[in-house]
Amino acid sequence: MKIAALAGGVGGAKLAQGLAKVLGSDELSIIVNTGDDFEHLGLYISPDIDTVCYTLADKANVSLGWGLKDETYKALEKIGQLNGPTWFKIGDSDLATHLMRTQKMKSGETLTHVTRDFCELWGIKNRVLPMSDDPVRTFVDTKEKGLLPFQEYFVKHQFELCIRGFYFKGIDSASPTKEVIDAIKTSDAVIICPSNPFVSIDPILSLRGIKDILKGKNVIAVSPLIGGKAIKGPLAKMFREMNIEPSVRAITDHYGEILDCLFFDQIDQVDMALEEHSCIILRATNILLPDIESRIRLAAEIVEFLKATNKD
Ligand code: FO1
Repeated sequence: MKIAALAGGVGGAKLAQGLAKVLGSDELSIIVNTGDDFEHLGLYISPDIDTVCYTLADKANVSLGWGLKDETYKALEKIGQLNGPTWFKIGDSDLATHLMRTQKMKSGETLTHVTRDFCELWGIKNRVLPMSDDPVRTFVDTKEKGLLPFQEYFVKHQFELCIRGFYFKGIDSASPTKEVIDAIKTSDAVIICPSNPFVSIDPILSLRGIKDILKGKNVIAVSPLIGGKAIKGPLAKMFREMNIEPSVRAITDHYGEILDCLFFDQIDQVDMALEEHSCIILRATNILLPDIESRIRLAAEIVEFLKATNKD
């Protein structure tokens, strides 16, 4: 059963970890958002790639969800003493990743090749694929400060500002990599992980040709909301600021016709009329993913569902 999983940051990485434990290494490709990437302190930072890789390699800082475990911040402390920026907390071990990625990309390597090399060195067997090797940068349009680069909205301003919309700079001239197109085309099904649809999944779906390829595929999503709330991060707040009630319906409406099935949490009271009015299959289960056991359980449940229902 070949799966292409679309993932962003922390939430997506959790399900990706479960899928990696349930599927064979050649059965799972993880296509990762690069819209959060940015240049900081002269370094190329790719937060969603690192969150997925560190989680798959069991090196992630579990409580933060991003960065490395057992991290120290001595370099950051000294940067602060030199009046440098300390709002984006880069740890000493994490710094090695950014330094080496920046050096390799400056010497002409693509993000896809750098990621493949790092995965090999980190013992990750699955294919972790940046969505594109072309620059795509997510900006958030805020009421208070206008267009802000994503990390400034998310980290510097702790997603406190009010959003009006999103803009993916470079999306019109960017292409999905051939590895991404191949992973989706040769997959038996596509899983949209429980990441933020606006800023983690939409950049991938907005890439030229991706939605067309998905049309012929069995596409399953896992809701990033439970009881109308995000597990962590600004999703519920974003929906409200866009005048949309955060709910299961908001997720199915957002993904629209590319979606065949949505796994949502059993605590959600779903207007089952949704099922009659839309061709989307709704599956109620426990989608909270606090530990590896829950991630494996949900991953196995989705794979079993796919095996039972796969479009021929
Ligand atoms: N998120 C924060 O909320 N605060 C940070 O200081 C921070 C630092 C950081 C460093 C490296 C990295 O790979 C991720 C980091 N993140 C931090 C998370 C990151 O901003 C988000 O995970 C994604 O961009 C959104 O999914």
